[in-house]
Amino acid sequence: MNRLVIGTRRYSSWSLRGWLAVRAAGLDVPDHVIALRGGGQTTEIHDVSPNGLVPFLEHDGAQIWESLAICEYCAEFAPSLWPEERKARAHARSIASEMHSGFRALRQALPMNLGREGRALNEMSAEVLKDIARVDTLWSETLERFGGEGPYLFGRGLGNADIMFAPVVSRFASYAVALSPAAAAYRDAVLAHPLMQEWTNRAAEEPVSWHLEHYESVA
Ligand SMILES: N[C@@H](CCC(=O)N[C@@H](CS)C(=O)NCC(=O)O)C(=O)O
Repeated sequence: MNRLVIGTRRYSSWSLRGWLAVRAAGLDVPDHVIALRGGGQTTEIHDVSPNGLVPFLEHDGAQIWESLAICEYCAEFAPSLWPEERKARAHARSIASEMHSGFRALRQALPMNLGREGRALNEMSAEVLKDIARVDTLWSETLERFGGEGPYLFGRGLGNADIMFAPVVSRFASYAVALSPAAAAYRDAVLAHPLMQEWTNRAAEEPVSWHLEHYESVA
């Protein structure tokens, strides 16, 4: 069976990464959406996914979980998801891994919510501000060194590094986070990408009954 199991589009940041990679690679895989209950309580996911989490990809006999592994798998079909040049590719893999394993304070305080339109948090902790500053620096330095004419981190095409940061782009917009000019231009370019637009539009079609108070009430 071919399918990409994902969670509620409005909230599921890791699902967005897996979906972007699958779609950017052009894999012909239907989506299977499970409404998240939050806090690891979505038992339907445990029935289908080896680690009990989404995204989970089944493709041509292969089973792949963990968003970064899905990005790697997709790059086997679309090598341009990683930069061609060795040093750029090493940099792209480093920042994608840093995103996958880090920025916990940012991820917890600013949960992805595609229904939240540019409303700042009442306050942000020092840890969150540190994460935001690190992302801004990381994007700005990468764009400066490898971005060329841009608009993405490694040039003209949306790649796996961009895909790993795409939910952070969304968060920065939703929570009106102030960014440097270079990082702000990058945020806007990713938000305007047709795949990001498609995901956002489909999120808006989800039933209101899928909304979770836990995320909607973030002040
Ligand atoms: N490290 C995993 C994280 C995946 C993850 O935490 N997914 C969340 C949704 S964004 C999940 O499945 N939560 C289960 C639940 O809410 O019940 C990855 O990179 O794919």
